[in-house]
Amino acid sequence: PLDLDNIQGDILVGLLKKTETFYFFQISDDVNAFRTQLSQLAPLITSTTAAMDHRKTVSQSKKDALAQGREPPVVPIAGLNIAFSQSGLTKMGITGDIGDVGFKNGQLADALALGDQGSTVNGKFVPDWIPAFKNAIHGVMIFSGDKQASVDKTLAEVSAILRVGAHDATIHEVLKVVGAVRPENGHEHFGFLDGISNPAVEGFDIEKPGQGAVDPKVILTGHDAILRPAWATDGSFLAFRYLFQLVPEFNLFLKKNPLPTDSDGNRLTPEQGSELLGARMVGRWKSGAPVDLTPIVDDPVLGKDPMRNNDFHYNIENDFTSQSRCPFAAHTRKTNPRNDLRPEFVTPHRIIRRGVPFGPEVTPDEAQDNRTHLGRGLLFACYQSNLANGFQFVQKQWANARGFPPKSTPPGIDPIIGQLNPGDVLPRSMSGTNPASQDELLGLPIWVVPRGGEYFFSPSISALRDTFAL
Ligand code: N7H
Repeated sequence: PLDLDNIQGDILVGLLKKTETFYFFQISDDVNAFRTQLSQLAPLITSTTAAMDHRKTVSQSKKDALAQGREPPVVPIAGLNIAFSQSGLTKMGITGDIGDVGFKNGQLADALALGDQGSTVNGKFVPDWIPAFKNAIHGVMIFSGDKQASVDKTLAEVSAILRVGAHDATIHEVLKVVGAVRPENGHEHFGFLDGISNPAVEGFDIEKPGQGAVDPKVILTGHDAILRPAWATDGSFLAFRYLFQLVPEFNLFLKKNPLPTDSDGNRLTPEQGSELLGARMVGRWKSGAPVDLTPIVDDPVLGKDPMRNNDFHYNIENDFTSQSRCPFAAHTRKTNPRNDLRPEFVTPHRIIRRGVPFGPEVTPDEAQDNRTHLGRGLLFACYQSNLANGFQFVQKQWANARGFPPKSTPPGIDPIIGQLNPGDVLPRSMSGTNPASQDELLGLPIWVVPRGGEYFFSPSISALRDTFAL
């Protein structure tokens, strides 16, 4: 059985994050002082057990309120997780080969291969990232809560332990980014319901129809065959990406390229045609309803129903060759191709996503000029036991690869997150958006812009307390 008191809570359960602050830091040269303080920090880390309790508390208080005909109260809840980069482990003097090349090299070294934009400076590729991510980041603390005040309370406690701001501070802040659920609860900035599909972890989750289950070794380190130091058991690699979204530009594109007809050949109004184009690019309607199950009209009840909203496989009537229901390159199909491949070729590449949106709502001015003036997007975060199989694979071999999934008509690039693999000089495009002309390529401007990121290791709480702490 999994040691739920040992595994950090964001991995298998997810911290409750109405609001969530990612606090990226460097460790000062007084490494021993920092490591001594870690023993005070370790008890504040939210374990899997604690994260489960948080969820129970919130759902119980909702039930009670409903039964008594009251508004559900806001229950104060705060969570804290911590993860380190390779440079952070090295700085702390934690040696031992953790057995993951992507982690060891760090994300900056991977930016070119991920397809991030950038330029060559003195023979070296430098991505167009914000400066904070072009310097060493030793670690990240994730503060979550029901409201900013709950986050701020934990931040103050942790700052006191680590003497942040004082002359003997043992860390300093590189960057603090605040994410929060949008007023349209659970929907990301393009307007689509997110966080619907994550794999069930065997022995921990009860699998829902179509969800797909994975052995814990796909997500947790120390459960697979890779040789690692003992302290690396019950951890997980955290891939973080600072992704900006160009929302007015995305909306303008949909407006300018409405689909003339749906897959039954019915003529569509421009509004219907634009809505359907967006749904076919994502693989789900804004409500979350999968286009594979409901290709003609949105079905918000289906979108919300966890027993049905993952119960699809892209092979209705055993037809893998048609894009009538869902384009091959739709974002959800690229990143989890379900029955397009045999399970043994999909399961090792599943990841657990725990991202949160950041930035303000689109202003009337931005909507008016169809241009982004304010930074907004997704603090993308996902967990896996192996970066080369997880995030790196999904981005490079699936989203960015024009030939994936393998079909007689090349799918093209994931319209949401696909980038050009090195050597690919063609513009971004995909097939299959127009059900009446499925081989036609649609050119795709860029709407998701990576401005930074890092690969971290989220250690077990015992590793933090017994190995990392002095
Ligand atoms: Fe994606 N979006 O709003 O369009 N994603 N994603 N993602 N994503 C998903 O099924 C989005 C990104 C995955 O199992 C949904 O839960 C945006 C990266 C995976 O069927 C929506 C960004 C990577 C899935 C979005 C972004 C992934 C998934 C549907 C960036 C990995 C599950 C909701 C700003 C490299 C697929 C759901 C499945 C679903 C959007 C990033 C991967 C709406 C806007 C970088 C594995």
